[in-house]
Formats: sequence, structure tokens, C-alpha cells
Amino acid sequence: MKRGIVVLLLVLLTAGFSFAAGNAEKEVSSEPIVLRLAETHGADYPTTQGDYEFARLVEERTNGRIKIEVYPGSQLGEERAVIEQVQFGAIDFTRVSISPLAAFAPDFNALQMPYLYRSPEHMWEVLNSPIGDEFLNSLEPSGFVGLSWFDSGARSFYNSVRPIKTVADLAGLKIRVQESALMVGLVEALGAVATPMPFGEVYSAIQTGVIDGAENNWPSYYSTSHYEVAGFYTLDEHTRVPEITIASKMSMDKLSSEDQKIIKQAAKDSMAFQIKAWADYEKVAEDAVIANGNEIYRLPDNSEFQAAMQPLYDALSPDLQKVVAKVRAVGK
Ligand code: GTR
Repeated sequence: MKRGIVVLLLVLLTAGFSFAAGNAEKEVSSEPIVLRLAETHGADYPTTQGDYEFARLVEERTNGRIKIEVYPGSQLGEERAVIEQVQFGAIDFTRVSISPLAAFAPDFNALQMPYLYRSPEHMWEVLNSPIGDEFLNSLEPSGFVGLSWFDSGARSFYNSVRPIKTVADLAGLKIRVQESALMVGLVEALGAVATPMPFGEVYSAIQTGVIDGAENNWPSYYSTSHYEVAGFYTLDEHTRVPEITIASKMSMDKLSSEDQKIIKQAAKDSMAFQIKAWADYEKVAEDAVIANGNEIYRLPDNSEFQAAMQPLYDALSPDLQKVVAKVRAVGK
């Protein structure tokens, strides 16, 4: 009987030891945590360069424990579909324009209203103020963690049909917009026909005449080769739409609070790198498009365009009108 108990104890003890040893082994050789970031642009584009910098900082600051793999070129899907996947944790991070994000968090429309910012500096002052942080934090109930902002210049119209010099020139043109209700309203307010469509489909849609044009900044007009099929570019600069990096709240909740802090800080610290890369590439894009012989027209004065878009402001909810007023007051 006694012997039986001793044997049983021995068996239990050895089992306990090997269990403990198993755990210790797991901790020592633990694999890095690998997280995925979806990006619509190609590897050389300045936002993607900003993503790589973010990933590099996270890996460095966690001594390789956390690896963020960047998937450029829409490998994981187009923006709207990617945002949905981030929401339910199938993709851990993405860098997107706030236009498609506003379908999930409508308050973001207040940050992409036409002619909202007086200058690029004004936009940065807003995003770096408590308003910017309030917006980043506001995403949690929608299942996202807002991390940081990237530059995206100003968006302007381009098309394959005619130069646009006045609002009347836009009449009836079929213009692709992002999958965003605000952008549909903006193009309709100018008398054009808005066609929401994923970014990756725009080139062939212009080429085959399904649409007449689209709107975007210099870098996207160039990197997508849209400038080859839509030769008229009017610098009306109707919007400045910040880019944003978001994390899946489900993915972040699985990490320690220390790691969450490292990720948040690394994202903020990648901003300066992207902003510089943006300025450099904007120049490269502009020079290349001009060298290609495209017809570029800069609006001498945007007041006609601005007046045509006033109904979009009138249609905002009283709460968003207050946010717009706060944004406008920054730096005044
Ligand atoms: C670009 C932006 C992309 C995407 C694209 C579009 O400026 O960087 O994230 O939103 O515009 O028009 O779909």
C-alpha cells in the first residue's frame, strides 16, 4: 500500500516536472508574434515606406518579439474589404485613406470636408492637436485602434475628355470616387456623375471609357499610371484627406499593455519619416507627369468650386458642424 503511494507520488511528480519543463522551454524558444498590415499602394509609395518604418520600429523596440509583415499592392484586398477584415481581427493593421473608413466611423467625414484646411500646415496642426487624438481614440467602439496619421497631399480632378477650368466643365463627366458617401455627394454637387469603385479598377475603367476620370493627389495620379489614360489634370485641390493607420482592436487586445504602448508609440514615430517621403515623392510624381506632356491647369481661385460644395456643409449634423468649427478655429 505504502509502496503504491510512493510510486503514485513519483509518477505525479515526474509528470509535474515535465509539465513545468515544457512550459519553460516554450517561453525560452517562443516564436515571434507575427502580425499583418494591409496596404493598397506598391512597395515604393511613400505610405508603404511609412508602413515599413512603423514595422521596423516595432521589431526593434520589442527585440524581434513582434514582427509586422507589410503586404503592399492590395495583396490582402481593396481598402473597404480590408477595413472589414481588420474590424473582425482577420487582418491586424491597415493603412488607409479616411474616406473609406468614414463608412465605419461617420464622424471622420468632418476631417475630409472640401476646402476645410487653410493649408497643409493647418491640417497638421489639427491632426497633432487633441482633436487628432480624439479622432484616433473614437475608433474603439467600431472595433479599431487608431494609431497615426500620414500625409496625402491634396486631391484634384483628372479626366480623359477635356480640361476642367470651371464647375460647368465637370457637367456630366463620369468621375470615379472612393467608396465614400461624402465623396459621392461632393462630385454630385459639382454636376458630375459619381461612380464609386475600388482603387485597383480605375485604370482599366478610364482606359475602356467606363468612366471619364477620377480624383487624387500627384503621387497616386502618377503611381497608378492614371496620368497615361487621363491627360487633363486640374489642380482644384478640393480635399486634403489624411491617411490613417489603424489596428484591429481584437488583435491589440491579445497583446500585453506594454506591447500595445510600444506599437502606438512606434506608429506615431513613423509619421515624420512618411511625411518626408511624401514630400520627396510628390515632387518626383509632378515632374514625371509634366515631362509626359499632360495638360495641367491650376485654378487661379477656388471660390466657385468652394461655393458649389457648400451644401455638403449644410447637410452635416449639428454635432459634426461643431467639429468643423473647432477644426477651423485651430491656429486662428
Ligand atoms: C489614395 C490613397 C489610397 C486610396 C486611393 C483611392 O490617395 O492613398 O489609400 O484611398 O487614394 O482613391 O482609392
